[in-house]
Amino acid sequence: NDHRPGVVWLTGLSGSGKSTVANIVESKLHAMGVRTYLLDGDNVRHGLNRDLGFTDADRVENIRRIAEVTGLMVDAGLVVLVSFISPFRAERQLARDRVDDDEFIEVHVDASLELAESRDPKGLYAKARAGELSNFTGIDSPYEAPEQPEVYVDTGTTSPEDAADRIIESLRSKGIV
Ligand code: GGZ
Repeated sequence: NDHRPGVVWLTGLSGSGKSTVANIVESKLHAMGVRTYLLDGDNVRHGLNRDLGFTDADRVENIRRIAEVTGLMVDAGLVVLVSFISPFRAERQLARDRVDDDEFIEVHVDASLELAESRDPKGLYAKARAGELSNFTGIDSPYEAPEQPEVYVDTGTTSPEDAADRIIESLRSKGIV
């Protein structure tokens, strides 16, 4: 169960399935004896980044700090799973540049806005449509899709389990696990 450090950077709309896929990848890696850490809104936006909201500037700072923390965790030898909308190409590039070329796997967890909005697990899309939430990604805040992600999954046609297997395969092909 020896492994190298690496980053699985999941990007996509709210409701695209990032967390679901990230959690499955993490349990599969644990079963393989891989040491991981999952960074997501639950453990970052309520703590380290509790001072940040959802303006463009705050999202830039959110992802900048997350990229730095991810780099520190890679320095510590972990496989870091990172699950944020991370809507801007420039900040995802910053995260990529922080680690070695063969250590970074960008995963576009894609779903159409219609599908993500129909899932709406927290009712946030409904609030955004009602004008009760502003700067909502896909509605009145932009999402810049990756141009050359290492892994692309369409969660409208791919199960979370299959998406997770594709990511594990990519980690293997890079010699990380
Ligand atoms: C997008 C928002 C917003 C706005 C609150 N826009 O589906 P969720 O609930 O659990 O995940 C979303 C999460 C997005 O935070 P991130 O840190 O991933 O965003 S970014 O990378 O752009 O900084 C959603 C909830 O927070 N949420 N308000 N206005 N998502």
